[in-house]
Amino acid sequence: MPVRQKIILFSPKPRRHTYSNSIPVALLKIASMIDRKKYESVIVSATPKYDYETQILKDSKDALCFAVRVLTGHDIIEAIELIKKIKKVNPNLPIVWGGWHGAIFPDQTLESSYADIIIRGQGERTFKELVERLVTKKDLKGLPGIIYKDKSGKIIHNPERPFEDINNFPDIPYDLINIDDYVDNFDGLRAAFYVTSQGCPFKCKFCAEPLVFKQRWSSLSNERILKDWEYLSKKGIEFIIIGDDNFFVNEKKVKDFCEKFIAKKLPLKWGRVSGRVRQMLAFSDETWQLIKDTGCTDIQVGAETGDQNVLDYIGKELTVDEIVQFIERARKFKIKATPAFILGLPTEEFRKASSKEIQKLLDKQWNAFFDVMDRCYKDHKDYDEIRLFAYDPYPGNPLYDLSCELGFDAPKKLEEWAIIRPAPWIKESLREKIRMLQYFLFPYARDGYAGRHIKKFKLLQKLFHKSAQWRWKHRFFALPIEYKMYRAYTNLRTKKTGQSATDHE
Ligand code: B12
Ligand code: SF4
Repeated sequence: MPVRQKIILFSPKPRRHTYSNSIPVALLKIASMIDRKKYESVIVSATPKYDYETQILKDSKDALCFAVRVLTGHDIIEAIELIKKIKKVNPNLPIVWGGWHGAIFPDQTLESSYADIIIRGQGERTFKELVERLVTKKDLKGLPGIIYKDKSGKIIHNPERPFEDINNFPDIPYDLINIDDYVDNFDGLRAAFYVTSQGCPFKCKFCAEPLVFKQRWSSLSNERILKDWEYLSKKGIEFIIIGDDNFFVNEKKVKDFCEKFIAKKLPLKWGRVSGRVRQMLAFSDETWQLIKDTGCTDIQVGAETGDQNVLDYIGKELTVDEIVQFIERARKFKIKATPAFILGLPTEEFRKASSKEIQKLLDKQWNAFFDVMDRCYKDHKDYDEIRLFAYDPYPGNPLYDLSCELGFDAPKKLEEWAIIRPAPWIKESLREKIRMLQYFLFPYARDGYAGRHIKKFKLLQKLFHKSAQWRWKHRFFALPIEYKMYRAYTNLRTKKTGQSATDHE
C-alpha cells in the first residue's frame, strides 16, 4: 500500500486536571467518511495513557491537516497551546476547527491565528470534501459548510450545508481506536459512550442547538444502533452511556428500539439518557414499561426551574405540574429520573429591574425551586439524583444575547472563552449555596447515600444525612458547619490524591 497521508483528528482535555475517557464519537464519525486507501486518520484524544503531544508534533510534520474538536470552555486553551507548538513544527499545516465553539463564533475564532478553517454543523461530508480540496490544493471557494480565511486573510462564509439524515453516513470505524483506552466506569461496569441521534427539534432560549443544527433531528435506525451495541458488547462493554441531546423524540421509534433490544438479549445495560418531560409524559404506560424492561438505569430531563414565568420565558414548553407528574410517572415504573435545574435564569423582567428587584426575582426562583422539589419528593429522601446549576451565559442563543444586554462581560477574543464568565447578577454567595446543595445536601439527604469519601465514618455519615434532611425541610442553609467540614476533608484528599469530590466544578 502506498504511504497514506495522515489526517490528525484531536479532542482536547475538557478541564485542566481532567481527561475525558469517553470514546471520541465525533472524531470517529468524521473519520468514517475518509478514504482509507488514500489517508490515515489518526484519532487522538487527550489522555494520560501516552505522550499524545509528542505523537501529534511528530505526525504534524507531514500531515495533510490538523483538525480539532472544540467546545466552549477549557478545550480552547488546550487546543491553542498545542496549535502554537504545531505551528513551530509545520507553520503551513492547515488548522481545522470542528465542534460547537467555532460553529457559534466562526469570525472571532478565525480572527485568531489558531484557526484557518471552521466546520459548522454536521462535519462528516464537509470534512471529506475539505480533505479532497486540501490534497489537490484547490481553492475552498463554494465548499458548503465551511468558513475560512483566504490567502489574503479575509474571512469567507461559504453557504451552509443542508442537514442530512445520519443514516447516510458509514458505520462508526471503531477499529481506528483501541476501545480499552476509552472505557468509562459506570457503577463498576465497563461503560462506552454512544450517541444515537443528532440535533433537537426544540428551541429552548438558553441552548445553541437551534443555531448549530437548525432544529433538525436525525436518528440512527434501531438496527444500526443495536449492531454497534452488539459489537461493543463483544468488546467487553457492559453499559452504554447515551450522549444524545434528546433520545426520546419519537415514541414509535423508542418502542421499536426497546422491543428489538429486549429480543436481542444483549448482556448490556444502558442509561444516562436525556429526554424531555412533556414528550415522555405523553408516552403510553406500555412504552414506559418497555423502557423499564430494557434495564434502562436512568433518564435525565431538563426541568430547569420551578418558576412558571421563567419556564414560559425560556421556551421550555413545560409546566411545573408536568415536572411533578414526570417524577411520579418515573417512580411508578421504578425508573430513576434525574431532573436538572438552573438557578438565576434571566428574563425580560430583569431589563427594567433595580438590583434589589433582581434579587427579589432570584429569591422567587430559589423558593419556586424548593416548592417544586417538595412536591416531587415529599419526604426529602425518596429520590436518586437532583442536578442544580447556576446559570452561566453560554453563547449562541437568545438568553445569552439578553445576558449581554444586562451587563454580561462577553469575551472579545477566542482565548477569553476558555474560562466561562459568571452572569453579573449571580453572586458568589449564591454559587456557594448551589454547590452545597448539588454536591453535599442533596446526595446526603437521600436514604442510603454513603458518601464517596467518608464511607468509613459511619457516625459522620449519619450526622450529614440527618442535618441535610433537616436543612432541606426547613430551608435553612445558614452556618453550614458540616458542609465546611466536608469540604475541608475533601480538599485535603484532593491534595493527596489529585482527585476532587467536585471534579466537574
Ligand atoms: C460528550 C459531551 C461532553 C464531554 C466531552 C467529551 C469529549 N472529549 O468528546 C464532556 C463531559 C467533557 C463535556 C463537557 C462540556 N460540555 Co458537553 N457535550 C457532550 C455531548 C453530550 C456529546 C458530544 C458528542 O460526542 N456528540 C456526538 C457528535 C457526533 O456530535 P457533535 O459533537 O455535534 O459533532 C458533529 C459536529 O459538531 C461536527 N464536529 C464535532 N467535532 C468535530 C471535529 C472535527 C475535526 C470536525 C471536522 C467536525 C466536528 O461534526 C460532528 C459530526 O456531525 C454534547 C451533546 C450532544 N449530543 O452533542 C454536549 C455538548 C457538546 N456540551 C456542551 C457543554 C455546554 C459542555 C460544558 C460547557 C458543560 C459544562 N457546564 O461544564 C463542558 C465544556 C467542557 C470544555 N470544553 O471545556 C454543549 C455545547 C456548548 C458549546 N457551546 O460548546 C453540548 C452541545 C450540550 C448542549 N446541548 O448544550 N461534554
Ligand atoms: S435544551 Fe435540550 S430540548 Fe432544549 S433545544 Fe437544547 S437540546 Fe433541545
